[in-house]
Amino acid sequence: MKRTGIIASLLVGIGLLVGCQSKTQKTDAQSEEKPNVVIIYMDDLGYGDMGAYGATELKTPNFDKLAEGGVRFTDGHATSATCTPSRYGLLTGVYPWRNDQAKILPGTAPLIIDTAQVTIPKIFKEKGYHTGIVGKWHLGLGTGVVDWNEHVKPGPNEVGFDDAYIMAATQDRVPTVYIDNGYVDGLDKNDPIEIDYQNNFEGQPTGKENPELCTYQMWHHGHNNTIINGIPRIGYMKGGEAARWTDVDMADHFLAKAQAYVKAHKNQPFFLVYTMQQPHVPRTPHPRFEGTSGMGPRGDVIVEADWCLGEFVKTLEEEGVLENTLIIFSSDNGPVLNDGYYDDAVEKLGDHKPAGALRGGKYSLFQAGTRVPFITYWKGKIQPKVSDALVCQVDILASLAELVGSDAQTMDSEPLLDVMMGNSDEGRQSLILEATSRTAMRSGNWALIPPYKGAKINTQVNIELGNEMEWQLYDLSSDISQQKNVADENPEILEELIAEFERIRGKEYSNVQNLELK
Ligand code: NG6
Ligand code: CA
Repeated sequence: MKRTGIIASLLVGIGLLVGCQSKTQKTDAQSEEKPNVVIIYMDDLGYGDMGAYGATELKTPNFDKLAEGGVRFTDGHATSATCTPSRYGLLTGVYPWRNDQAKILPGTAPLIIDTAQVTIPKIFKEKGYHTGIVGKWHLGLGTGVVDWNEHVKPGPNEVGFDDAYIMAATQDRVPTVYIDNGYVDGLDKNDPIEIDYQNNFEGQPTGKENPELCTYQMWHHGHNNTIINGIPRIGYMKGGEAARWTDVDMADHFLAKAQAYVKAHKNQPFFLVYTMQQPHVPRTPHPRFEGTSGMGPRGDVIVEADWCLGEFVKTLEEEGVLENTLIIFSSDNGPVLNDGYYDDAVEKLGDHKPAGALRGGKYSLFQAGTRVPFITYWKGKIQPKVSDALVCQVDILASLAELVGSDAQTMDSEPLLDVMMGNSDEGRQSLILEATSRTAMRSGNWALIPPYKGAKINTQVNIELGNEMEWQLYDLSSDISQQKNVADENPEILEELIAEFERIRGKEYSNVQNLELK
């Protein structure tokens, strides 16, 4: 019996059955009381990168099935337009701009989550859940100097995950190895790993000096240090040959780990974070996905990720836990085409619009930086709908705390369980967004961007960053593409919004000294 009646669940809900059974003798009623939760987190998937959000050229049937069978949020946000800060905001429920370490990290960076801090997995653990993470981490490991040949800690295990099978940083950064609960998977101790982000190891080829060895993909900007699997990376690596990952197998590898996690823990409540690496660079589809999108590797890895999601959901179903599992699907930041390799992302794009109608992209303070696909799905529990409520990944912590009856709170996370379940459209009133250490604000349908010095466009990736020497104000209800700055026409609203922004953000936010110049 997978579902109990409404009365039984109400009884369970108010706790009458709590404590009647030991954890190992769990009843169906108790497993309903404690639904599993899975967060599926994409890397650089844009607002327009799936059918349900408007893509027509790119086929994503499994993403769409989730979106069309759950709540599809049209105004869901990451906290940041880059990865590390977004992941920090997601797991801790604290805005990343409050932590000056929450920036794109090298593979050698120390852990940036305080081990005493509240995190989503800790909340679940306290409620008797098993907790796991599979995939990209990118929140730092260790306390300063990491010896990759020993137990690498603190890391995910020390901030609440019972089980962690991760890559340390990104697919384009060394070390290019998987880490299994703090130990490099498959390491031969006679071939120790050495990592350096400043200096090369003597005699080792690099992308810069040996372009002829970049046989899988060539660097365009950055990414010209150690070459692994014919792909030049960020950072230098020596040793650990047997442990090095095979890029084209990464999607299958993480999928298998996520599936194994479900199979191993299906008989107890679990919380799993499955963070896929696609479509971040280097884009390395398994050969069976090569050419499937017609858009080159970027499209192909999205097709691959879509397949992975389908397989993963199938596993939940086959293991009999789909109807007792809340799935939250989102992305860590907006899209980018050329992010440092020659991979035809621009050349083969065709009419596809990775950001949909939004302006900007990854790294940008415009909406495409943080506004991303955001879906909640719970078969049989959540009724399909489209929600225009303003929600943010920083709210997942407090919302899931509500779900499991925890009173854990953080200063920034708003409890929006009703909204995430599709029972209310009352999202946040306002939201602070971050992009490469700059911040902006959403308040209702207004988007406010303070003045910032700096390039208007990052010409390497060809993305508008949102920098202007004046305040920008956009009315997204009539101008979702942020084409018309209406700050001058709305002096009173501007003043109110600036006051609201400064109340939350404090006064030290801009690199422009004279903020009177509006
Ligand atoms: C940038 C990298 C980019 C990507 C990004 C992190 C260069 C020139 N660019 O510094 O390729 O790795 O960092 O992406 O090195 S994120 O999604 O993890 O934030
Ligand atoms: Ca990312």
